[in-house]
Amino acid sequence: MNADFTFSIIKPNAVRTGKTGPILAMINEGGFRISALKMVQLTMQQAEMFYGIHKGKPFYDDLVEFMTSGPVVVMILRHENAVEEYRRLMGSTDPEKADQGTIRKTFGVSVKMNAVHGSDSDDNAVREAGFFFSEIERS
Ligand code: 3AN
Repeated sequence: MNADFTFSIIKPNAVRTGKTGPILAMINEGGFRISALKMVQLTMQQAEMFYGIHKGKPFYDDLVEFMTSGPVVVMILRHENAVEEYRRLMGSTDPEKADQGTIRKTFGVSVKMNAVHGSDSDDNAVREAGFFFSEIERS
């Protein structure tokens, strides 16, 4: 059975440019329940740990620098088959290739500044949610 939650980040440039509210509205309209949410400023070490899977890739250093460039909003989103459904709502990694009506098409400005992160598997949803939220913060 697929997990009923996924983990998402609203990335620094989207937070900085006032897109947090509009993105949360799209998430609500998409039928997701936001069951945990907070704003945090990542340290370099935390960003490196979170994106450890991409270490060694050409965009890794730039990605870590970007993700620490300002506060991010992290959240746990609940929905049936949440990982897949949320990836559909986010759209393609490259905003230019994303479908109309998706979060990345609407608010993304480049592959790096693509507005939101969403877990790519149930295992990563568990890992990522656990990285940011303690047991008592989840509901
Ligand atoms: P997704 O977030 O759609 O699962 P991944 O896991 O391939 O995409 O990439 C993780 C993050 O790394 C992306 N959200 C994006 O910000 C960044 N990224 C991926 N590929 C590139 C690239 N070629 N150039 C710059 N940043 C990239």
